[in-house]
Amino acid sequence: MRKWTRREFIRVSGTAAGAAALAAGSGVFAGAGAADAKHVPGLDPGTDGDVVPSFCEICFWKCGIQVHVKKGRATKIQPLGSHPLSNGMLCPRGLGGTGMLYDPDRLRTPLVRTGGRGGQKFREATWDEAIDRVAAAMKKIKDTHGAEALALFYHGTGSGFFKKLMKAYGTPNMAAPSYAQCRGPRDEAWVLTYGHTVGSPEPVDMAAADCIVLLGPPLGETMHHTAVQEFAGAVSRGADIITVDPRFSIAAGKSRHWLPIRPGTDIALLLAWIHVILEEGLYDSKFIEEHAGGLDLLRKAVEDHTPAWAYPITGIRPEQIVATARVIGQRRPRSVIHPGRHVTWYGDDTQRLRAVAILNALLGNYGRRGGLFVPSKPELQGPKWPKPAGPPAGVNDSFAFAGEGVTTSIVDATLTGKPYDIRGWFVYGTNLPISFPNPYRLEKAIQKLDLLVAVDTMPMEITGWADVVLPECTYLERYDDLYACAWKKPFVALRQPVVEPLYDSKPGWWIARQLAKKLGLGRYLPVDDMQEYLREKARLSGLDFDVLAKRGFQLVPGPPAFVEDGLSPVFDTPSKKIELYSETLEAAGLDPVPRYTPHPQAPPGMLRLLFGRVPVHTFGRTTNAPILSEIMAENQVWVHNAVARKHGLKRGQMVRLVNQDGKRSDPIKLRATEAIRRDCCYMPHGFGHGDKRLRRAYGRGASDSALITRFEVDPLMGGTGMNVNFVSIEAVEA
Ligand SMILES: Nc1nc2c(c(=O)[nH]1)N[C@H]1C(S)=C(S)[C@@H](COP(=O)(O)OP(=O)(O)OC[C@H]3O[C@@H](n4cnc5c(=O)[nH]c(N)nc54)[C@H](O)[C@@H]3O)O[C@H]1N2
Ligand SMILES: Nc1nc2c(c(=O)[nH]1)N[C@H]1C(S)=C(S)[C@@H](COP(=O)(O)OP(=O)(O)OC[C@H]3O[C@@H](n4cnc5c(=O)[nH]c(N)nc54)[C@H](O)[C@@H]3O)O[C@H]1N2
Ligand code: SF4
Ligand SMILES: [Mo]
Repeated sequence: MRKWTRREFIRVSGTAAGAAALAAGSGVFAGAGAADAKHVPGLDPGTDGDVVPSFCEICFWKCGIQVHVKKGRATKIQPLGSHPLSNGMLCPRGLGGTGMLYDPDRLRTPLVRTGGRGGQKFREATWDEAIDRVAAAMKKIKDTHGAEALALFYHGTGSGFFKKLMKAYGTPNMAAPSYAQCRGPRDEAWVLTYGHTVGSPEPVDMAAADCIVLLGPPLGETMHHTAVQEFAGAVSRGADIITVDPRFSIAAGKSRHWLPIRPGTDIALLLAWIHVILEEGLYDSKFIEEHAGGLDLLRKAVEDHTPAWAYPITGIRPEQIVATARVIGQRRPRSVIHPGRHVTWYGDDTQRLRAVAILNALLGNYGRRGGLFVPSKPELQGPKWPKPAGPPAGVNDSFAFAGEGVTTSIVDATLTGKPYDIRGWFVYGTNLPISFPNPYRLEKAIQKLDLLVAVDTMPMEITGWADVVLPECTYLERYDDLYACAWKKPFVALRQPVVEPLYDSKPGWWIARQLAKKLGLGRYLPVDDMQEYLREKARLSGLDFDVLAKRGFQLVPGPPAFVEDGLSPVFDTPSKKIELYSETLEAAGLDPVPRYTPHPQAPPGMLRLLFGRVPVHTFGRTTNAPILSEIMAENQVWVHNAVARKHGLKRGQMVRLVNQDGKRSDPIKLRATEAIRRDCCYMPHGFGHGDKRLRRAYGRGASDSALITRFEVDPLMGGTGMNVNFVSIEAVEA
């Protein structure tokens, strides 16, 4: 087996390189496999072992991979040459996937809690015992409190079978932090404006854009692979990049315009841009006339929102607002405001994203090259299984515009017993204590439960709280259901085992199946041979399993994604048009056009706490992984030089952050820098792990989650704005 040396890895990942990382053709994604792009996927002549195609699960871009296997051991991961989402390259996390597979700290067997809840004390159990225990506790909850008293928290490709299990069991309460703590507001803003969600992968044609506006998404630090490739391409083509971020991110370093906005004021900037674009006639009047409604009402709503009005709010000079508005308008239709992904910032996030949707609509970039294309998802046909009866209403029904389950509503119901008492949590592939706002409140809810089950690959924080831990094998050791991807060209991809599951870990589909059988619900999940199921599903969907197994994916014919190729836009809103003015929101007593409302700014002596990503890690899920943890073992907190000086703090020294409610972080290294505003600080998320079984990551760096005790709830869909906490900084004595 050939091992990566640390130097090689850093060269490939470009992590240390910061701004250099995005230079086109080098750095972040110029993986060792780039040259293999020419090879037929899955058939790499350069090795004497087997090569198995599959797709990555280290983040949710799901790049195509080919994994080299020698004597039953995965030796390296390379990009799957022509896969639409890897395009011949992978990011450092994807390349480092074998580190997660062979992490000696992995969960090895089912575990049953022995000490108090949260005490991280367990004994090993057999699968028989573990499944028996979980099924018995699930039965008891259903018999005593009703099926809806059990909730599923989930994230990731493998969750599909657990959702089926919950449907069969009869609970409607299923939620993912990737909705109410991440992309939910953006998807609902799109539904309100265009009649459909943004979806993942984000359909932004950066490959052909002449102007790209980033409100936040620091592409290069947030690493969704082909998005970053396309962005780098746009940079090297000389496209106008406008980055709006309180922090000088990698993307800001590649931008023609960096607008260091006062945090929490983006709506004011967006309204001022809309004002200028309407005033100067820079919008696509033909497109708007044909496809949108409410222009006059929009015009009226923004008439006072001049750049001069926005200046004292945002801190962005009027002439800069006008200049950037002109660039945005003049480059249309190849001009696009990126919808972003992690948009739960201040609680008015759906309205901010409505403003983003409206501005995009004015540019006439819908379905256009260099704008927002309109992908279609391949429709898969499964074998006909019996359908369970529909479950009752979910706990998040109080949010009129929530299209998915809201995690916080489940926690609220657990704590308050309203609208009904939730007694059990089934947690698949999500690490609630670090992804949830106010982890202290979460702990209180957990302590009330009759049952907490965690299905995970690693001894992450959530498993430390569980009654029963079920060890899933990693994405390299299992089949998952087929992945139908809506992209420029739609395709279907296969996840397949590359090596046998290590230890006593099992695939998620198998775990769900055993539980279904034990619960007497086996008929709803009748899969004992996953390959056979996938073969049948592929056949019924007009695909060929053998081709999928050999090539990793199959392109599927679909309607055109671009107007230039024959797409004719259709909008599934009540008016069947793009809704610049939303009567639906008006009828619900909400702002029909987004309105700026001020948010509290940092009190004297404190800084707003902002957080985000680093290229080599996905949240906290990779921070214990061999290789990746060596590249970056701990995080640092960015603070402006002047602020550091004022507090008598020096670059590189250890500090603690203390939030407005007196919560203290673990020690973290100070990164004093010019690259951030003076009213905020910034730290990468995913560090400061608290479970001792994570031997590499335990206690390394500090956790942002520990400081997020406050959050603002989005009244439309229940998203939790988490950028509303303030911290002061104390030196840690050496
Ligand atoms: N404080 C704070 N909170 C946040 C964020 C933040 O930046 N800061 N970000 C928000 C965002 S954008 C999101 S999307 C959410 C994400 O929040 P989560 O959904 O919780 O995502 P992760 O933190 O990656 O946790 C993934 C868990 O799944 C496990 N896992 C990994 N692979 C597998 C697998 O194959 N099978 C199983 N069963 N388990 C697996 C990991 O070990 C880990 O425990 O968090 C949100 N919450
Ligand atoms: N390497 C890596 N890549 C990832 C992930 C990962 O864990 N690691 N996670 C994936 C996931 S699930 C998601 S959701 C995305 C992350 O989603 P993104 O949408 O890329 O968001 P963040 O990483 O949270 O970055 C937020 C940025 O917004 C800035 N910001 C903070 N407050 C404000 C404000 O008020 N206004 C403006 N204009 N900017 C502000 C911050 O300084 C930061 O640069 O990344 C994805 N890609
Ligand atoms: S962007 Fe990186 S981590 Fe995400 S799927 Fe692709 S290779 Fe994996
Ligand atoms: Mo996310």
